Parts: sequence; C-alpha cells; structure tokens
Amino acid sequence: MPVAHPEPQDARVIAHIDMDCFYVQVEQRKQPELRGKPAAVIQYNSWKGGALIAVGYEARAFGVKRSMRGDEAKKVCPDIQLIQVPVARDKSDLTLYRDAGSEVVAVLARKGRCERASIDEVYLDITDVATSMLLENPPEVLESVDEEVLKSHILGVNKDDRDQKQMVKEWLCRNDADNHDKLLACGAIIVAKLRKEVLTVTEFTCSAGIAHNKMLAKLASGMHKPAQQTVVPSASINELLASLPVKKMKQLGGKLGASLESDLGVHNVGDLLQFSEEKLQNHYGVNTGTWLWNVARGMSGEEVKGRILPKSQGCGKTFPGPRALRTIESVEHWLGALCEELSDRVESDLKQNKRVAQTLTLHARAYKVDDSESQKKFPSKSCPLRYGSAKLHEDARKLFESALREYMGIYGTDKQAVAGGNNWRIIGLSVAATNILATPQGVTSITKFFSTSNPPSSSSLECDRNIQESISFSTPSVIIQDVRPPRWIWITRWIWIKNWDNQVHQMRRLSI
Ligand code: TTP
Repeated sequence: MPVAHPEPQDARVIAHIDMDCFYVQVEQRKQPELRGKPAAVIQYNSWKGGALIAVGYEARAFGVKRSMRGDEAKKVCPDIQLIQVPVARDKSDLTLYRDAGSEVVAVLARKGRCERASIDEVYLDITDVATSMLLENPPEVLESVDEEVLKSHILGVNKDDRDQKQMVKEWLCRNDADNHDKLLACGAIIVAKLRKEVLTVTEFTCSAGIAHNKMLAKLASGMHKPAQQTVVPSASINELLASLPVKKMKQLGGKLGASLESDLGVHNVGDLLQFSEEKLQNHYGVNTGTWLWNVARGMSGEEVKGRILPKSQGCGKTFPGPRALRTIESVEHWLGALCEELSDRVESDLKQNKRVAQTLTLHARAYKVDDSESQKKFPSKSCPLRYGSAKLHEDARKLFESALREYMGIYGTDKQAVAGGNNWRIIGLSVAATNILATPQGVTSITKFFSTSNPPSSSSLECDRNIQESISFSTPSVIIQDVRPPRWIWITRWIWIKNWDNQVHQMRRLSI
C-alpha cells in the first residue's frame, strides 16, 4: 500500500525523463539506414511474427500498436521493419538496451541528483541548479530563449490560438510570477538543454515532465511525445487531475484503484477531493488515506533517490500458450539459462561497481491444469544469494521446488510428489538479485566484504565460519532454522522480511 511522504516546505524542481520508443531508437542507431522508416522491435518468438515490444513513431502513424503481433503489424504497415531483439542462451538479451540506458544516465547525472527508475526512465532533482539560475541568471533577463525551450508545453497555458512559442516565452519570462513558477521556468530551460545534450552524446531523443514533485513530473513526461517536454505549474494541477482516470496514476492501477471506483465511485483522481482525509483513512488506513488525500491535490514528498545503478538485477522468460513448461526438468533447464545470465550480471556489477547482491528471488507465473484454483498465485521465494552460476542454479531450483510444493498444496520432498503429477504449467519464470549493497571503500573482494560486515570483535576464524554458514544451506527454509548466522545477517533479514511486499513490487517494476 502506498505511504504518504510529507511535501517539503520549499518548492523542488523535479524532472522525469522518458526515452522515446527506446529499443527502436537503439536499433536505429545501430543501423542508421532504418532511421525515419517505420520500425518495431519484436521479441524472440516466431509465433504470428513475434510480439512487438517497442514501436517507432513512424510506425505508430500507420496504426501499429505494441499489443500487435508482427504479422498484424505487417498488415497495417506493409513497409514496417521488424527488428528482432538480440538473443543469447535462447532468450532475449537486453544488454544492448541496458547499456544504452546507462549512457543516457551518465549525461543526465551531471546536472543533479539522478534516480534511474527503469531501463529508459530517469528522475532528476534539479532544485539546486534551478535555484542558482534564478539567483544569477533568471529567465526574465535572458536576451533570447532557445527554440527547444520555446517548444515546451506549459499545462494550463497553451490554450488559445495565439502563437504558442510567444506564449511560452511570456510565461517563462514573467516578472510577476511567483517563486515556484520561476523555478519551474528555470527547470524548463535546464531540462531542454539536457535533452539536447543527450541527443548530441547518445543520438537518442527523449521527452520530459517538469514539476514540483516526482508524481506530477512522471504524469507530464508522457503527455507530449516524442522529443518534447511538459511543465506542470501549480495552478494547473487541479485541472490536470480532474480529468485523469485513477488507473493512469502510479500505484492506482491495481486493486486500490479498483476499490476507489467500486467503493467510493471515484473515477478520476480529482473526484477524491470531495472526501475528507479522515474518511479516506477510515476506508484505507491512516497511511494510504493520507497518501490519497495528498494525491488528490497533486502533492507528493517522495524524494529522488541518488541512484544511478539499478536497485536489482533480474532476468526472466515467458512461455506462452503451447510453450508452457510442464516438467521439472524443463524448468531446471531454463533456470540454468537464467542463472547463467544473472551470474554474469552480478559478477560484472561486483567488478565494475563494487556492489554485492545479497538476495536471490524466484518468481513464476503458473496455472493448474485442473483449474480449480486458477486465481491462486505462484508464491515468490527468496534466499541469500551465493555467487557462481552453478550455486545460483542449485538455489533457484530449490526455491522453485519449494514454491511449487506450496502452490500445489503438496508437503514432503519426494521428487514425484514435488512434480505434483505434472498438473501445473509454468508460463513465466524469472530470477532476480536484490538487496544490492556497495562494498565499503577499499574492500575489493566479496569474501573481504562479508568479513568486514561482521562485528569487529569476531576472530578471523569465526568470520570464516560465519561466511561458510551463511552461504551453505540445503533448502531456503532451512537456513532460518538450522544455521546461526552472524548478527548482521539477522538484521538484514529482518529488514528484508519487513519490506518484502514492497521489494517484490519494486523489483518487478525497476529491474533494469
Ligand atoms: P516504454 O517507455 O513503455 O515505451 P517506449 O520507450 O518504447 O515508447 P514511448 O516513447 O511511448 O515511451 O518502454 C521502454 C522500453 O521497454 C521499450 O522500448 C521496450 C521495453 N518494453 C518491453 O520490453 N516490454 C513492455 O511490455 C514494455 C511496456 C516495454
């Protein structure tokens, strides 16, 4: 459930940068002859021409949509170029796109606190640069305003037939604007410049939302695409939210949004304004109630976290229709491929960024053949992460078996029983490394990291034993009961259990 963060007293300037049709742009940079042509990236799968995962804007003009298969896209746009996602270990390999996203982050991180939110999205807190600009070189003294800035969309301003660029210029350079709007005007100038830098350095276009908080910036970045930016002045918030369906708001797409519609008759975010904070708290609890009350007013104090490296590393594969996995052996095979990739990625993160992943999590999507409990979710399982692809594979396999037993309501370890009479099908499988921590400065190896994480009083012999204990276990549930890990592991585990729901959600969304 969402939690309210108090809105800071001083106005912040936050930008949400979202790359345009990202995978298509990456492919077009690789093959410049595809530039300007209708194109889409398709997933590794030949059924009906493959699933479209990214559609270029030229193809969108013909009516091509992400929900289409390749064959359908060819029908509506015969000239479309379908580019297959790179493949490694019989599955999509997103390294090319991940690295391209990192190039963008490297440019953006020069200007302010930067949070990489997904493979192609970044939040930036540019309050400090905007404040300095307002003090030293405010928009109203500028002799000329760059064309890219003048193409901005200012919500609540671009309304009549007058010259849009002239109106934007007037809004940006108003003498009588309040401090909040002046800061946003500076933000618009800074972000337009940054977007141009991103284009120069990486050859990619992006769109942006500029507002006083993350929630509004994210809403705005998708409003005018591609290669455009949208500013949300405080005066436009009520109008924006009045017609915004609740489902479009981050964190209201699921059960909470559905409950708002069915229980309170709330269809648009602005409809929430009619309810008191107390009433919302009575319905949804103190935290969520306050969060909803704030959302209705466009308020959110959520910080931009200074994080340019991914919070988690994940890789998965789907097995739709007849390709659903139906035997333990086939699941083991695919877990092997996924763990090899995950192992490469955590090793390279350790080497390049000196970060250690602590938790291995397995997720799957499944259904039962007899379908009696089709709603039951396949449980996600986690355990401490051991480095090395064979160890990862072994642990992932055990996590899967444990989850499958729970899913099928089978107790016992007999292999036959675990297979559950093969009355199940797996249609999605993923493994993820989470709880990734930076190793303390000067610590270069994983063993040293674990050693230094122990209480200083421990003897080195004891440290070694603790390391051994913490990484050797037979089934994930056994670790908690059978071994006695050092205190830091208990503390980490406690935090991990406490944040569990939140982590699973974040991991799915943020895994880069
Ligand atoms: P998005 O930002 O959702 O979309 P986009 O960048 O392709 O297009 P837009 O200009 O509308 O923002 O996704 C970023 C990339 O993530 C996208 O290029 C491909 C990939 N992706 C998938 O692989 N599967 C998906 O279901 C989605 C939504 C995206």
